[in-house]
Amino acid sequence: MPDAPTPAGLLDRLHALLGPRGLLTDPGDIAPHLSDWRALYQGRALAVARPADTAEVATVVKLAQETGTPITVQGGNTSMVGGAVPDESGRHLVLSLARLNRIRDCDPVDMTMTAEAGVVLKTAQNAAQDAGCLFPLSLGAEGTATIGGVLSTNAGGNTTVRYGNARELMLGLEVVLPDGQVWNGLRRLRKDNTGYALRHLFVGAEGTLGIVTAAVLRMFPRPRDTALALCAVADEDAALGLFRRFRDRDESAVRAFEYMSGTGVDFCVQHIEGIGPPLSDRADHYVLVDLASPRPDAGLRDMAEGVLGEAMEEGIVLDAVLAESEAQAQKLWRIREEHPEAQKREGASVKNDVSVPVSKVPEMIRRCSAALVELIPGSRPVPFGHIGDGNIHMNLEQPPGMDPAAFLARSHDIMDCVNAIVRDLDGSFSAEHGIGRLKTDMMEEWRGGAELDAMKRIKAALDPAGLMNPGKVLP
Ligand code: 2HG
Ligand code: ZN
Repeated sequence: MPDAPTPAGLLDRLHALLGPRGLLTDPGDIAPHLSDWRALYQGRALAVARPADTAEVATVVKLAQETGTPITVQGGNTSMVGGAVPDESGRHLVLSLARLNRIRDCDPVDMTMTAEAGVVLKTAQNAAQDAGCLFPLSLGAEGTATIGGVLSTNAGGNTTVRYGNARELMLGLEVVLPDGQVWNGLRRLRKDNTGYALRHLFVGAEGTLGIVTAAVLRMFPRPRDTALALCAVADEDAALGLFRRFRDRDESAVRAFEYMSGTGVDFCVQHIEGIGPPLSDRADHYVLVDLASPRPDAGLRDMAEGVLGEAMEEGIVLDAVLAESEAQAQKLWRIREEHPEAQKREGASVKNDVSVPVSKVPEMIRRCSAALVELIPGSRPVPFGHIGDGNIHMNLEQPPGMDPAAFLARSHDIMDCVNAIVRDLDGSFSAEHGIGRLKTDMMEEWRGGAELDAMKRIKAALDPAGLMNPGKVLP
């Protein structure tokens, strides 16, 4: 494709504004910003702007408006759905928020932290810990994903069951609007009913309505008692049954409750160094139970032993290991966290980030697994994830020996197959990874009518020229 013409003077003006650290134009320097880690998309761009603060972001946005330049916003570039890569036109300016990486304030009395968009999630977690508190959002990419990205996608992760999604962890936002105005909504109030809850509009909008530059985040008391168990369970119903037992005993203590299939655990054992079989016998179904309480005397280990003992007597739990130390707990968590990497090493796979009401998870896993194997004989379903909140990654691994490209050519059939069942069970085709580029063509079918119409009108009102992350979210 020939190079797209650069609007006259744009790069010179950006260079004058941002300096050499703030503007990347060398093809080698911009290459990492043009594709996603899954290599689903390979885009092109005029340059990568790296503003250092909110005022610079606003000036870049104004310049883009003036010259009609589309902007692709980027945080840690860990999207699963191509949400942060520019298209192939070469007309986009990538706007990276990596240099907005200050924690402006961390207050253990208000239990809030004000963090800029480019702060890495892990850094925010550590800052909360240093203040004697907890910032609970936790996900596999937390060492790279940024606050701006997790809010813009309303990320969920492992602790949604206890603390909610990113949206529930946010009290206020600072946003650069598409016309370059800065909206300072960094209020750290628990009660603030003053008209439309504008801040919620930008959470999950994936940068299509404006650019989140900073946020007030909620912190929580840090855990002082924890317990972690990895259990082999009889089947999907047993996994859900065990969740209910723990939830009924002490809902506030269930920090995460994750499901893994035997196939996924096998892949981890085969491909990931340092991971061995977690229990003496292989099982078809596992769960990871993570308990935490701010009360030092919560007795979570005893509670876990009690619940697991009863569940074993009833045949729900077949075997279990309770972590003896923090190091062992982390080792057991690794089996869950390495699922995406292990799947990647096993071959080509198609991800289905879906959710259903918690009560329907077992049926969803069973029906999808059967339908997928019928669709592609020899393929291997690898359902895993956040059973406690109803979000399962209903992924499919290619049949051994099949040409990966031939398998991936069936991606849409695979997604359609899962989505039809998920729809029948009142679920969603996109639980926590967002729409990005991958799922825009599903929006009409799933959200068409009044809902999508309202979304389009909001988009047109805030971004009439359509320059903010075009090609994402809306069809
Ligand atoms: C996780 O839960 C992530 O580990 C990734 O959401 C899921 O790889 C996936 O499908
Ligand atoms: Zn997940």
